[in-house]
This record gives sequence, structure tokens and C-alpha cells, in this order.
Amino acid sequence: MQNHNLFAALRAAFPADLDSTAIETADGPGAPRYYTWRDLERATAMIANLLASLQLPAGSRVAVQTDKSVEALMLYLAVLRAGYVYLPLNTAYQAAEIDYFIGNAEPAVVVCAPKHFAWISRIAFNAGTRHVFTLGDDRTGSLLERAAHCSDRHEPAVKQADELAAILYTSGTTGRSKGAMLSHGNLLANAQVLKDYWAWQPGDVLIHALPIFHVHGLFVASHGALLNGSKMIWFAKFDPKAVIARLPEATVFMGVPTLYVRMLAEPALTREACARMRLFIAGSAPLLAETFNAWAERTGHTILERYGMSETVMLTSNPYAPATARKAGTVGFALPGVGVRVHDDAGRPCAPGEIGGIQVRGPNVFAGYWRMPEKTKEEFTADGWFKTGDVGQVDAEGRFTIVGRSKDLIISGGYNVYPAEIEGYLNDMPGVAESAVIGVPHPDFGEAVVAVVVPKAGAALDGPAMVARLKQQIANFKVPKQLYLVPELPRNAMGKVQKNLLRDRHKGLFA
Ligand code: MLC
Ligand code: AMP
Repeated sequence: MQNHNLFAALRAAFPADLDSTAIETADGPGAPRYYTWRDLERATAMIANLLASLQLPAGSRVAVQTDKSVEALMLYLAVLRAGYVYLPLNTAYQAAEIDYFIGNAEPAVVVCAPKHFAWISRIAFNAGTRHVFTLGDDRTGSLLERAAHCSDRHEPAVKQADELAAILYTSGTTGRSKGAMLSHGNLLANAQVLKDYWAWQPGDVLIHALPIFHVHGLFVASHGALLNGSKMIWFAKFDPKAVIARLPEATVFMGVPTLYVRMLAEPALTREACARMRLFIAGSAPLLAETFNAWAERTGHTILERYGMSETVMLTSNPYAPATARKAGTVGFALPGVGVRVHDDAGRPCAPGEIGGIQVRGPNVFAGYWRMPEKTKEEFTADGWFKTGDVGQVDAEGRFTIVGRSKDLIISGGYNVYPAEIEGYLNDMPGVAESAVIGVPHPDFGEAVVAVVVPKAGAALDGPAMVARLKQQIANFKVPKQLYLVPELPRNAMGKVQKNLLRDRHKGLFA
């Protein structure tokens, strides 16, 4: 029987010389550290054997909130290898957020940073998780201590293409986060298409400077390099100066627009520094034409923008060749084998240039939301296309442009922030009558979170104290950069808050 385990496919792409360098760390404890392909092979076997020794039920989730490290990547690969389901969690998440994810996903195993063991293990054990391990970014923690006693040989678990490989939580427009269920087949199909579409080549070297708890860094970047047997220069934390210093050794870079904006602010970013580079890829948030143009002028390289999401991995991409066919402000063409279309609210296809909802179908599209069949049903059309919640158009050649979102979502520095969630926290504070959370243009983050709050009659609210309170409750990137107290929110005739008016009112805040 053919094994569709994603790890097996990645493993098959390792180069013949297993003693060559697979990953070189550029920062973090002990840098530079060199990991060979053999190290990846052996360490993932040992961790997979540790997981296997726990005799977890089939389909068990392994939830992970750790700082970025090569060992954390190995843990991801080991979970695939052992046949369990990987559930990555943003390192910025705090107790209430972690409590929800663990409660909802009911992981059999939780792995966290040693410094967070006390509170995370309490949440996990309360939720019925049996095993909590620690993994530090300096190779410390119980996970590696235990794995050190395990065999370094392991046969990848046999998986069907439609079996679950990972759950990625993506916040809901109303209510709580939904776990997008991605299969081994979804992830491998997308990785293979991108390998061809972006013309990965022998000798490519990827600078990996993104977090590994979202689609972009965990799947698109890591799978890309692994499936090509390419070396990675591994940054635990993005630092524009340090990344630019390594560009002469690399050929491929992937980043959210904020990373490009920050590198452009560095005089060291020059044509010479980029002379060996083959490809700069951007996505996860809109890349401004201004950034695209400034990058081309400074480096001589045309950024390739692509479009994706947790539920579908990558959907569209600007072309690889010729580079002149990459157009600012567009996200390119449907990837081979992926169906992408634009439909109006009545479900009719839009003509070229007409604006509507972007829908997708293909081997990359997820199976549904974890334990939310109703939500899943709502997000698919009757004929089986997934409604992305992005609004856009397609031109006569098939090139897509995103013009907005029907989902109330803010994308700040590549992280998604759902206004409804922040409004919930604000509305729970004493003295708050109601609130509206909006995204406004920000030169660094693309969009920044801003809150507009209405106090109850007679209540004296303290804006900075409210922001400080939020900082203790939720991930820092979700905390409003500015909070306004106002007597009332603008509403339309139907009584609906007019966020567009608020956005307009505050659009110059960070100009
Ligand atoms: C950090 N901060 C942010 C922020 N990141 N504020 C708003 N938006 C963000 N994205 C704030 C923190 O709250 C903190 O504020 C201060 O900045 C310093 O925190 P930090 O962690 O030291 O920041 P920094 O390292 O500079 O992080 C910035 C960044 C990071 C751009 C490197 O945000 C990042 O890695 N973004 C990439 C996200 C990503 O990978 N997205 C892909 C999603 S996948 P304070 O006040 O608390 O001190 C996807 C699908 C697809 O969307 O298509 O790819
Ligand atoms: P996530 O839920 O984190 O996977 O975020 C997915 C969302 O990011 C998409 O639905 C889009 O709104 C947005 N996105 C991803 N890539 C792009 C892009 N190139 N341009 C504009 N928006 C993008």
C-alpha cells in the first residue's frame, strides 16, 4: 500500500549526502549550529518513537507552543512521521487563548516552553491531557531528554492522503476560533505544486525568518526547502540587519510585507547584497505597490506575491517567469490544479473585472473545521467550493486581485486579528457600554488595531488602563495600538455600526 504520509515524501527528497548541512542557525542559543540531513532523520525518528511509546489513540493531537528552534521543526516532522496531528500555537497566546485551544482540540500531548510549564500544564491536565513535555530553544526540556532514550530508527506511520496531519486555528468572525483540518494530501499537493511553480532548483538556499506556527513559515517555507533538499539559514527571530547580512549566501526568501518594509529601511539592502538571490516571495497580507516598487528599484528584484490561507494553503501566485509578469497589487493566477473563481452574493459567476467573493476548490482545500460541521457547511457552496471571505476580481487573463474582505478581519504584520474577539474583551470590562475594533493603515504593520469605546452613562473610563488590562489577557499583537473613548458609535438606519466611517475617521492616525 502506498504511504501518503507527508513526512515520507519530505524524507524521500533529502539529498543523497545525508551529512551535508540541512539547517544552519543564524541566531539563538549556540548559533551558528549546523544540522545535517542525518540529524533531521535521526532526531525525528527518536521523537516519533517517543510519541509511539505513549500508545496514543489514532488521530491524537499534539499541541505545541514553543519558541522557534530547529528542534521545534523536528517535533513537527516527528508528529507527522508518527502519524499524529500537529497543532501549532502562536507563542504570543496567553492563558485564556491557550485554555480555549486545548479545551477545543483535546490534545493527548502538549509541548510548551520550560518557562511556561507551570501554567500550561495546569490548563492541559485540567482538560484531560495526559502528557505535557517541555522544549526550550536551547535544546533543553523533557521532550528531548525522553527522546534521547529512544531508537533513532522509525518507519513513518502509514497514512492515507485524506488523513489529518495538522489543525490550524483561525479565528472566527463571530464566536471562537475554528480549527482548520489539513490532511497529509492537502499539504503535500500544495508543496509539490509550489516546488514546480516557483522553480525550486538544486543549490537553492532559503532564509527562514518566519514563525513556525502558521501556514507561511511552517508549511510554505519549510516544506519548500525540505521538498527540494535545500539548506535553510534559520532565524529564530526576524532582524532586518541580520537577514540582509545573510542574503549573499541565499537564493530564496519568504516574508510577510512587514519584513520587506523593515528591510527597505536598512541602507545595507543593496543590489550587491541581493546579487545571488533568485526569488523574493511575499504573502499573508497585501503587499503595497509602494513596497513592490521600492524593492525593485533598490534591489533589482521583483517580489513575487502569492495568496493563501490556513484553510487552503496557497491558492494563487504571480508567475515565476518572466519576472516582468509579476504585477504589483495582484496575487496572480490560480495555481495548477487549484480552482479559483469569483462569485456574487447570489452565487452567480462574476464577469472579468467584476467584484465578488473569492472561492476555491482543489486538492489543497481543507476537510472542514474541527468538530464544527455546521460552520464547515456554511463556508462551502452547494457545489463544493470554499468561500474564502476575501473579496476580489479576476481579469480576462485569469489574474486575481484582492480588493477587500467580507470577513471582519484585521491583518497586522501578517497576523490575523478578529475585531469581534477584542470587542468581547472590551465589552466585558466594567463601565463599557459597547466598542468597535477596526484596522487602520500602518506603515510598518500594514494595518494596526484601533479600538473605539463607548462608556456607560456616568462611567469614567481610563483608556491606557484598559489597554494595559488587555495586554494581560490576550496575545500582544491583538492589543489596540490606540484606544478612543467616544459618546456613541456611528450607526446606519438598520442600527449596524458603520465601521467604514470609523476607519475613515482614523485613517491618518499612523500616517
Ligand atoms: C509584534 N507586534 C505586533 C506584531 N508583531 N503588533 C502588531 N502586529 C504584529 N504583527 C508588537 C508586539 O505586540 C510588541 O508590542 C512589539 O511589537 C514587539 O514584539 P516582537 O514580537 O518583538 O515584534 P517583532 O519581532 O518585531 O515582530 C514583528 C514581526 C512579526 C513582523 C516580525 O509580527 C511576525 O513575524 N509576523 C509574521 C506573521 C506570519 O508569519 N504570518 C503568516 C500567517 S499565515 P508591545 O507593545 O507588546 O511591546 C497566513 C496565510 C498566508 O496568513 O497566506 O501565508
Ligand atoms: P490566515 O487565516 O492567517 O490563514 O489568513 C488568511 C488571509 O490572509 C486570507 O484570507 C487573506 O485575507 C489574507 N492574505 C493572504 N495572502 C494575501 C495576499 N497576498 N494579499 C492580501 N491578503 C492576503
